[in-house]
Parts: sequence; structure tokens; C-alpha cells
Amino acid sequence: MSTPKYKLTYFDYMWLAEPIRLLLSYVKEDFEDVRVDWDEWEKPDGKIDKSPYPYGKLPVLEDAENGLKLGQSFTILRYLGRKYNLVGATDAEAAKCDEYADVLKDILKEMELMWEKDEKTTLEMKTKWLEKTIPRYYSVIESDLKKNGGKYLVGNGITWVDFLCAQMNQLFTAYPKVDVLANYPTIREHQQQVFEIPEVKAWIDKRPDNYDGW
Ligand SMILES: N[C@@H](CCC(=O)N[C@@H](CS)C(=O)NCC(=O)O)C(=O)O
Repeated sequence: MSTPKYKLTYFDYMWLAEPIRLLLSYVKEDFEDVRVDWDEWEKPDGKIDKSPYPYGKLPVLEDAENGLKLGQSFTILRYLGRKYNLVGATDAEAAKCDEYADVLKDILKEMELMWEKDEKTTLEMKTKWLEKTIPRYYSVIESDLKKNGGKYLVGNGITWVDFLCAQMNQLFTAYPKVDVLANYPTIREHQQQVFEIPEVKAWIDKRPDNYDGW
């Protein structure tokens, strides 16, 4: 058996690494899917040496072809996007991919504020996130996507941001336990289409099914 070209190190859940796993599956690249134990990582006197990982954060992608070790999930997606021609056909399309990705990051950052808060605070934050944050961004994406035919966020072909958007929607649903796409049928349809791409579906069918879907 040949050694995989890529090694992707993350924790044993989907969160920031799953869009990368989807993209690597789509381009049919075998990758070493290394999953670090979160509880061990968190221990102050833990046995995990974090020094090999840039900034002491995960995910990290290693590319055996050129020795690159890369942190930051969106940077990794963009890098792979460029390598496999999944960044749009023009500079303008590449910029739209970046814009949607930054939007998803803004939504993610606000969702992450709910992490480990007491019940009352979580509920208040969740309500604000659902009633203000989501409509602010998703009304635009819904309308743009519809105008573009519904299949791809940008241009006439799949880009790295399609994988990111589909998976972030799973996260935005599973972590706060809400149907975040209730008012956005085009975005929901887009997510289903991405998850049904045969190479992506093959990964989804075999991946570990853990952490309540996030
Ligand atoms: N902006 C970074 C965030 C990376 C990040 O915060 N990763 C978390 C897990 S989701 C982590 O490594 N936490 C462990 C730590 O901070 O020690 C990215 O997109 O990759």
C-alpha cells in the first residue's frame, strides 16, 4: 500500500477539519486521518507534544510532496483549492469564494461564543445568533445562490467554499441543535447536493459518526 500524500491532524470530531476531509475525498486523495484525543490535549501536564503543530492549534495539514506543514483550516482549504483547481475560474470568482468563507467564519465565531456558557446565557446568545446573525448573512447567500442556479456558490463549477458551506451548515445545525436552514431552502438543497456527490458520500458513509454530528 502506498503512503498517503497528505496527513491531516485534528481532534476526533468534525468542526474545522471536516470540510478539508470532504475536499480531499472529492479529489480522491487518500489521506492519513490522524485524530488526537481532546482530553489528553487539554491536560496541563499532558503527554502530547504540541510543538510540531504551528501555533499549538489544529487542524494541521502535511503535504508529503513538498514537505509543507500548514495550519489554519481556511488556509488549508484554499491551498488544496488552488492545487486542484477549485478556486473559481477568475480572480473575481476567487474573491467571492473568500467573501463567503469570511462570512461563514463570522457566523462560526459568534456561535463559538456559546461554548461552555451557563444555560441562561447560552439561550440568550443562541436566540441572538438565530434571529440576527443568521438572517443578516444567510438572506444574502440564499439570494446569491438562487441567482447562480442553486448548485454552486460561485461560478459554474464546484469550489472549496461549497464544501466549507455544506459542512458549516451541518455544524451550525448540530452544535446549537437548531434547524438553521429552515428559512433557506436553496442553501439546504445546495448542502444536500454537496453531500450526495459520490466521492463525498463515500467518505460520509465511512467516517466515524461521533460527537452528535459536529
Ligand atoms: N483559526 C484556526 C482555529 C484553530 C483552533 O482554534 N483549533 C482548536 C480546535 S477547534 C484548537 O486547536 N484548540 C486547541 C488549543 O487551543 O489548545 C483554524 O481555522 O484552524
